[in-house]
Amino acid sequence: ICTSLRDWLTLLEQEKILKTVTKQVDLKHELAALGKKADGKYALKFVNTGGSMPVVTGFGGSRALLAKAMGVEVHQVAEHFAQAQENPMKCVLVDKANAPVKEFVTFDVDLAKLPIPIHHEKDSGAYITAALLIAKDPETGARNVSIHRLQVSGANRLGILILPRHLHNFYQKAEAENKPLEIALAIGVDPILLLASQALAPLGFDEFTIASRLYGKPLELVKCETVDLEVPAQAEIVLEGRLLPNVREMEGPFGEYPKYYGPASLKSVIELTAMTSRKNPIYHTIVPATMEHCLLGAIPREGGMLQLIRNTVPTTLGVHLTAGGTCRYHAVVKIDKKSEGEAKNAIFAALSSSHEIKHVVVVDKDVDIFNMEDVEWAIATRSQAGRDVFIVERAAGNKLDPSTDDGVCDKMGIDATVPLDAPAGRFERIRIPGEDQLDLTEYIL
Ligand code: FMN
Repeated sequence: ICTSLRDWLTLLEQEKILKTVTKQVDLKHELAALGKKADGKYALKFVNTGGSMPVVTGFGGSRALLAKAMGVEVHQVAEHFAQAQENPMKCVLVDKANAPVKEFVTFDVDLAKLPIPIHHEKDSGAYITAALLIAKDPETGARNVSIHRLQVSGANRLGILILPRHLHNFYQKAEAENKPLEIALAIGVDPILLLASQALAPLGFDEFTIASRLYGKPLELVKCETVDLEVPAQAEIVLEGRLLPNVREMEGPFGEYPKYYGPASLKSVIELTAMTSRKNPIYHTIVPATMEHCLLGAIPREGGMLQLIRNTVPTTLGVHLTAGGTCRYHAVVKIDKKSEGEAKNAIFAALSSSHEIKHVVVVDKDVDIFNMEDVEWAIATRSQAGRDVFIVERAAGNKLDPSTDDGVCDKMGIDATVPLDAPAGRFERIRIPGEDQLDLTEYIL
């Protein structure tokens, strides 16, 4: 298991998955366009962007890559993540002398010195898209880790989108006392840390402890220079700063994961106080709406959802947040149905796992939930809309879904499982004996 971005990139280079782009590439649109073209096939390293350091993108762009990073088979990723979340492991604090991210320290932050791309046509400007934001609960001191889009608003100023989750909770507490909330941003971290940051965990749960478990050894953290926080010692770059209380400035529009723009509006502001980095740092950007973006969120959510559904339907075998459903809105759940009604209960549980889930399909154990043709076949041949579809109107959804009423969203469940009392043979899948064992290439020229 790689515990730094560098180790991960070295591995991908050896396996010819990481390609180096030596041609000069413009940070405005060109880099994102190339990242999108390579999405799911290659990770790219741009060494000539006119900036002071290389830029990498797409190193977590497929389930196969993320499974490799986790050291498991593709079909095991959600289960493996869920197990790590159930068995968190403490992190370890290391001295600054042993932390590569402290090789360079400055208190004069100038974001213009970082190669921060402009991704989509109507984006308001350059955005940091792959930073882990680390903060602590002002009341309890509990740590939280999440990723947020960050608009470059000045040399040491960032606009931020904070959807109503844990960071939002901390920020509201600080703001109520008119105090800033200290934050740190770690850029250039390995896929495990990016995945861990996306866990569906309860408030107060430190996502870094999931990373330790996934590594199989404690994550190394190091103290910041200007804020009372700890950051991954192996990160490439760390920015330190404060979320300002009761300050709002324009942020957006920004091309988001549902493949629409998140609109411009007044948002919270970060003022940066320090930057530390490795000697020759590597900058990481996630091109929004690519598979790298979508899957980093999907796998931890699948893990969390699996745990929740199993609380009510213990025979749940797997879940898939589909790419067509933006890896957030559509869930396919596979159960080994033992009593009638379980599929509907699985739908309730899936819908409760995250406000983002909009449509849930439940299928039987013979259906390949990662093959959407198979899933559609199950819907086509095992469900009747009047009996098996239900709709709940006006629940909370995701504001980035443009079809919602400012986040108010309808939910739908489809039970595409075979009724347990169906006559024997009626739903038997046709099969040709021997088909699975045959290799066609042995028969044709
Ligand atoms: N969540 C936001 O609230 N605002 C964002 O701008 C945002 N951007 C994201 C960008 C990427 C590339 C990814 C992978 C996720 C992004 N998220 C964003 C989702 C959060 O990071 C994620 O839901 C996280 O688990 C929230 O953590 P929390 O529940 O501990 O607050």
